[in-house]
Amino acid sequence: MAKIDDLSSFMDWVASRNPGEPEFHQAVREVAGTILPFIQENPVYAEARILERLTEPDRVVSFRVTWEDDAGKVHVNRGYRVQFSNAIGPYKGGIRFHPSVTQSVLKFLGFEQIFKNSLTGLPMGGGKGGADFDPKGRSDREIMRFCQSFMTELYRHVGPDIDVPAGDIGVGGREIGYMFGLYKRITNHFNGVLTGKGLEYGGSLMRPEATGYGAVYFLENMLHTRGQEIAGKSACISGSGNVATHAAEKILQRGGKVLTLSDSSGFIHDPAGLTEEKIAWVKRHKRKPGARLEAFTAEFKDAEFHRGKRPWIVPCDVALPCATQNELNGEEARTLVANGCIAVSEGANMPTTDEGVHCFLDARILFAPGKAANAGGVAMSGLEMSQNSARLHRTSEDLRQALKKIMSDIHDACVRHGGGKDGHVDYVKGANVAGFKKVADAMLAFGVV
Ligand code: NDP
Ligand code: 2IT
Repeated sequence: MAKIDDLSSFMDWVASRNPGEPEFHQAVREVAGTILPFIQENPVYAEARILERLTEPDRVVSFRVTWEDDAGKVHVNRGYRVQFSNAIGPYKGGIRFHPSVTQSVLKFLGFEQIFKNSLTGLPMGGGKGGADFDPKGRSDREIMRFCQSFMTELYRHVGPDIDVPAGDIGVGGREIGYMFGLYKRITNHFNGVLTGKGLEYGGSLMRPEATGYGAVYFLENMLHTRGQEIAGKSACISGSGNVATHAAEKILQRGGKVLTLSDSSGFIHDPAGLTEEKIAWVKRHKRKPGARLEAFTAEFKDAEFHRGKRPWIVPCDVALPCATQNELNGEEARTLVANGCIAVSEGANMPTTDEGVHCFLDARILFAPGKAANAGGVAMSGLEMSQNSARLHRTSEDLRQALKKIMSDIHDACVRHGGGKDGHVDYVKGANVAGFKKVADAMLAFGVV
């Protein structure tokens, strides 16, 4: 059994129990690095082995997903649901469809989700699911058949009081609709088993916008601690999906200038700054099967496309990585800092490598880890769940205010647990300790289970 007071032996223990899972090790190391000192100060958590218990998922379900493409060819993919912890509420977390999905990726995401969901203040446990299915270039019918086959197994593991999935990379409103349709057909239950649903059948206003907008609200809260505003600042954003486009929209609404967006083929640099029209074009374009961002430069001549590159080489005041894990490495972090970047708000989950995070922490810039900065999405999912249970709809303005309040409460919690005597806030520490404490205290209340 691990020696709890020592990060390296704790990580050896985690690595030996979870071989070949580098993303999971990375996420655990980041949490354990700040939680172990907290546990030393509060030995009750060490005695109950809370951190060891939290790094072991309640269960991992893995299953075959067989489906037929439009030409009648049969395909086999692997689906998963990682149910990590339901200490403070039903398992809750997105579903990702991407060829890079492995058990390691979903365990890192499920583990992060425990602390993120706790930070929202809403009663949600942590989980994540997905499949190594590549939706790129697939027709609408193929997507439907895949989603139906996936849910044909998943339905027996989920439920509004058990586990409530939502979207993530490769899963948006369309996929949630197909999965909900199949769930409803085979269970005969119309309930809040999924979030991110369409407005016609129980979805919540503001859910699509919530993650990107929330990451910008969090950025704004951080800037305020230094007497600064978003207005007049330049931003580099990566990704061009749900989170990135809504973050771009909100930066623009706040008077900032968005210089970049990216996808897996490269990034666009628009020195004049993206407009509402350009962002709307990206949203429409990226919905087409297999569409690449490169086409942007044919439409908007001032912009340049950098094939195979990432946006972090463009000088900016603030950066929002909103695509995927490990998309911002140590060298890129050093470049951002050297170019004068003062704040980073992670819209994606673990987009910054371990080395990159330490570069930002050492430079003492404002750095918000994903579990705090992108919690707006799952928070709005939590509000969708409560609207479903109460069978009512809240208005956009009401939900926008609720989202702002939740993001500002998360910011306050980070300051409370991560603020130093000199006024500098370590948001990594703050988010981990605040997220951990509530879950840990619930686990203590349950005894040894
Ligand atoms: P989308 O599928 O809408 O968009 C994903 C974007 O990231 C696309 O531009 C995609 O490019 C790019 N991308 C994906 N994988 C890679 C890769 N391996 N290398 C380079 N680019 C990549 O997903 P979301 O916007 O929903 O999710 C983005 C991030 O935000 C993820 O980390 C997700 O976990 C996180 N997140 C999402 C929430 C939500 O509510 N949706 C909530 C909280 C966090 P391409 O089109 O070329 O694949
Ligand atoms: O990473 C995330 O928080 C999400 N993909 C959203 C999860 C949710 O249940 O809304």
